Amino acid sequence: MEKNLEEIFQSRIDREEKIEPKDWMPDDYRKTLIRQISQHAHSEIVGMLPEGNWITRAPTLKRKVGLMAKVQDEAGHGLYLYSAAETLGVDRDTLFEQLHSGKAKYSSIFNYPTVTWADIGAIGWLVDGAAIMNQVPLCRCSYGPYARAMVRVCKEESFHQRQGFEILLSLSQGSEEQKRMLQSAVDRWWWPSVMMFGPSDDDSPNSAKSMKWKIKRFSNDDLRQKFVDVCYEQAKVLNVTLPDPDIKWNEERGHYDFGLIDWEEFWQVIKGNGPCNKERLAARNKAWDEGAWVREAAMAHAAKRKERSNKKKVA
Ligand code: BYC
Repeated sequence: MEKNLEEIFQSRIDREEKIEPKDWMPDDYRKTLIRQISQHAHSEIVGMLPEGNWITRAPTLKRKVGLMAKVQDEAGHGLYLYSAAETLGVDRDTLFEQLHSGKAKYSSIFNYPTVTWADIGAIGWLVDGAAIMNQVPLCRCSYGPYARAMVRVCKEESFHQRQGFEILLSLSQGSEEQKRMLQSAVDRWWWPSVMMFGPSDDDSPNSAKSMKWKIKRFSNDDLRQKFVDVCYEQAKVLNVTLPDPDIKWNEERGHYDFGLIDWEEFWQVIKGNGPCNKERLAARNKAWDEGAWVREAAMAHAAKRKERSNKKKVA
């Protein structure tokens, strides 16, 4: 019986039908989605921290408004994604508990510090650029609520990428000091951004299943390659060099070759030993604890309204 259901399920995926919350699905499909969608949601929420750090120090009103809008969008992305995860039967408090206790993963990239204003531009250009590369294919993910959430997320990510690129373009036309600040931000954010796509395909235990179920449409390495190819050309416009002496065009492959990734650094960051892991978790826990009274007040208000409306119904 189960075997038959699995075959029907796979044939629906193969026909590009969307799977919806109440449809039958293998346990492992559900678990894989909860894992990926919740990690994605956590990344959006933790991703607000390195940028939020610069809202009060943005150099102009226009930059401040743009950055505030971006950070608010990220809160929104987190909320759509938590909602999408909830359709799979997990509740939000459980997901928050996993994040706050350090059990859950979130993107490695948000464990690096934002030391100058140019870092905000580099995050937009590189981090959001990598996010778009990874997330546009997720709009075609087999699970309906995730795919639909990603459509809006990707539209907003495009704006984020452009605001970042535009910050860097302004710096590239500025003083010598601003140009140095730009190059140094690119030097610091390049490799962590390349790592964002996850381990290379041979070391990616989840890829085979996720590709079969059309949760993932491209492998980690294929997306990473597309990212490098696009960025190399964009770096020329910004007049910066990418900090990789081995990056060069390979005529035969039709792609840029690039240097070796420091996987030791990647796994250390994922294990909680990156430059800012502890700071990020502490900030999340503090926000959660300080927000307790708001959640309690909202619940008390909802209970009172419900009680009042029940009384009216009886009368
Ligand atoms: N960081 O088998 P693999 C954003 C983990 S938000 C941390 O290839 P999978 C933005 C992986 O989870 C960016 N962990 O896994 C927000 C797995 O561990 P578990 C977030 C990583 O899932 C605000 C293990 O390594 N984007 O862009 O097939 C401001 C083995 O990996 C990372 C998403 O979440 C990493 N970088 O593929 C600006 C997109 N990479 O779970 C921007 C959705 C891998 O087995 N997620 N790991 O314990 C995905 O597309 C996939 O989950 C990944 C990994 C490509 C990330």
